[in-house]
Amino acid sequence: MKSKVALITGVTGQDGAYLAELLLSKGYEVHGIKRRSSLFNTDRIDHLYQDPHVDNQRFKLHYGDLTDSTNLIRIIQQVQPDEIYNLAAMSHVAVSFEEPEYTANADGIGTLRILEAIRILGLTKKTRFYQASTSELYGLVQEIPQKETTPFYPRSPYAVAKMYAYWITVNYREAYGMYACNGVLFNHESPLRGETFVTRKITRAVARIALGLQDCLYLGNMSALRDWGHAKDYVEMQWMMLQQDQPEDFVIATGVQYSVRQFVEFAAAELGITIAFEGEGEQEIGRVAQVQGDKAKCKVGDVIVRVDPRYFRPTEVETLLGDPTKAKDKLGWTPKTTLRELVAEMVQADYTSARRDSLVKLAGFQAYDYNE
Ligand code: NDP
Ligand code: GDR
Repeated sequence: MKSKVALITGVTGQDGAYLAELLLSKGYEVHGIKRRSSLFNTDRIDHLYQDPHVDNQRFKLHYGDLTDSTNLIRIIQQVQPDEIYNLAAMSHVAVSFEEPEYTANADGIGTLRILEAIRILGLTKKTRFYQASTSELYGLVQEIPQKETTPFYPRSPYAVAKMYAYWITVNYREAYGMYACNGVLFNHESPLRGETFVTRKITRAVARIALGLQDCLYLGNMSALRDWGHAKDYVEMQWMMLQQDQPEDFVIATGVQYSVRQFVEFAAAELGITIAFEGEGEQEIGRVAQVQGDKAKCKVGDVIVRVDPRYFRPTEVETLLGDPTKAKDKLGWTPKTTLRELVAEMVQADYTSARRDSLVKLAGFQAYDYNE
């Protein structure tokens, strides 16, 4: 039987890497779109790389960009995908305030470009389409917890662009009978998470502070509440959504909520550090209250967390909590990883890489004379 063909935009990102791995394990031929960059940016998918000179290559990369219609049309025409997963986006909420027009172009109109390409190429009956929608759509929340029917109130240029993408996906489903659906995913993290999102910023900093490579972690709004899951669990849902009889939109979440401050406490605890928070607002600090075990070098009394207002957002999303009942009932899905397990995995990975950095620093770098 011929294997299914999938096309993933954003294949070099966190979800793209996990999804590509999942689809390859299911026997798919996987095509990914990656942007040209001046450095290699394929770290997350290097383990999946297949030599193009050997036969039966099942993982192929194409240069492309969501802001370039003709490029998208050409790739989709060439690949003739059974499934397209649109994961590419300027995905950083804070950065979207700095680059609002680009964000609208890539995240909003980019989605339209793919849907139009499917239509122009006559693939509306063949190609199934998944749109990476987001809990940021709920923004200033109108209902707790948030589910498929909760009204949207986006609070950033990113969320507004994603709202366009959400509705254009629904519209193409209704107008042209396409199998197109939105996964409204709440925050999901992993050791592959970008270093500037709050969870990875925390786990990386805590590991480096423990090893004496960094003094302090500077954060913005530590009271923000999020529903955090594991990216590996969530990409499984992206695939499941395209395997149903009818296309539908689903909320994917854990149904459990924690604050950024709690995330810091949990991450530090993984390395034996107990943090006590004191002060309020911009003056809040996190001080080492206790150190157990031999993983952390910091001392009781050290201030290792401070607030830096530069990380505040012009409009903030204070609280998000998802209700995944529909996904549980209709798709039989439950998240496999608890927050504490997720934190442990992320801290462990960052501790291992910080240890490597610290050993290099301790041992010094020796330049060998190859003539010796
Ligand atoms: P990442 O930021 O890790 O990955 C984004 C990917 O999009 C990268 O491969 C990036 O390429 C690519 N990209 C960005 N701009 C363009 C462009 N103009 N053209 C082509 N590719 C582009 O995001 P995640 O993997 O975490 O998220 C995947 C998707 O899911 C995103 O759309 C995000 O908005 C959405 N989402 C994520 C959630 C989460 O918690 N992770 C929750 C809900 C939705 P490069 O490597 O070159 O930068
Ligand atoms: P978010 O994730 O905005 O929810 O978007 P992020 O990790 O950036 O922020 C979560 C919360 O933490 C607060 N915060 C900080 N955030 C960052 N990045 N850096 C800090 O120093 C910091 N201090 C506090 C933020 O204000 C916020 O409240 C992510 C992205 O993956 C989106 O693409 C996706 O759509 C949503 O999750 C669901």
